[in-house]
Amino acid sequence: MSSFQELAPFLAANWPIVCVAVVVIALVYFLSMKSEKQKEKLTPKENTKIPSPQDKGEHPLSEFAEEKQDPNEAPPLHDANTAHVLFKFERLPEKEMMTRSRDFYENLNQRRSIRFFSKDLIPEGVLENIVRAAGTAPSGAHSEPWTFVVVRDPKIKLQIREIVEQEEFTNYERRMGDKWVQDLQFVKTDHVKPYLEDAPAIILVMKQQYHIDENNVKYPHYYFEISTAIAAGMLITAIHVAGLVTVTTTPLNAGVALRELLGRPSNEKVMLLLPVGYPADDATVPDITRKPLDKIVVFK
Ligand code: IYR
Repeated sequence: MSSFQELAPFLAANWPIVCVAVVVIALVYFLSMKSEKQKEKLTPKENTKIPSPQDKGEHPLSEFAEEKQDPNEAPPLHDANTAHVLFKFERLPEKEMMTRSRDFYENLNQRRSIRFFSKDLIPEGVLENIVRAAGTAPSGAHSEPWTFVVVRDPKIKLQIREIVEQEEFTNYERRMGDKWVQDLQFVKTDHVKPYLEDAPAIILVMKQQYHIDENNVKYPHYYFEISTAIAAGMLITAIHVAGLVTVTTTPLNAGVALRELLGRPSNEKVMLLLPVGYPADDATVPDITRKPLDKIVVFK
């Protein structure tokens, strides 16, 4: 009580300074709390956390089982001082733009999913160019989170067929359900997939959740799903432009067995299987049409 009485004359004499001091202290406190909250929001915990194979319900591959390294400690994927150079670009005449875009659409409109393949071999070098084209796809932080496994060995193709057919039998029988199987009837496909042996090549598109370099440093990948899906679209386009055919095959539940057959590490997962080659002479396709432009586009 007595100390308050001593303090009162001090407050009475210096109240403007005391008020300013209180306001400044409150302001500093408020601002520091706000910046703490913002820092929390900016910490990319979710992006860089790499689930262990066990988290993802996968078989741990022995070579990564001992791996303890935190990807947040990896150096940047690319040098922060990477030079920026002038982009060389030449505008096309407007008429040329019109014909090129129309021709490209008309060419792509000829593409069909083919399930009957000739056994004829693909000319040397064509598959390499097709994969090169897919590898030009954009990717999160230019992480290029894909691997394309090109299988031409007949023994491996047969093993792929066996794995896929075994899983697809269960898929069609039990996993897909009646409605899905019914909706697919017009395609006339089932679990039997001779095209996996007949096609001279199968390209497996693998998406990489992260990568580990030769020094065992683990780097996170960003948007690896969408990046690899874009690359897959470009791969399918490149196959068509090269004068070959394919069908997107996505066998449920066969991914781990296929990855292990191909000796690929657990940071990779099978996204698609693409048999590639020429259509069989008697190949057929369902007589379907595509949605017209006004059903797939909204201009605002
Ligand atoms: N993956 C199976 C089933 C299948 C599913 C859809 I959706 C298709 O458009 C086509 C097939 C298969 O390849 O037979």
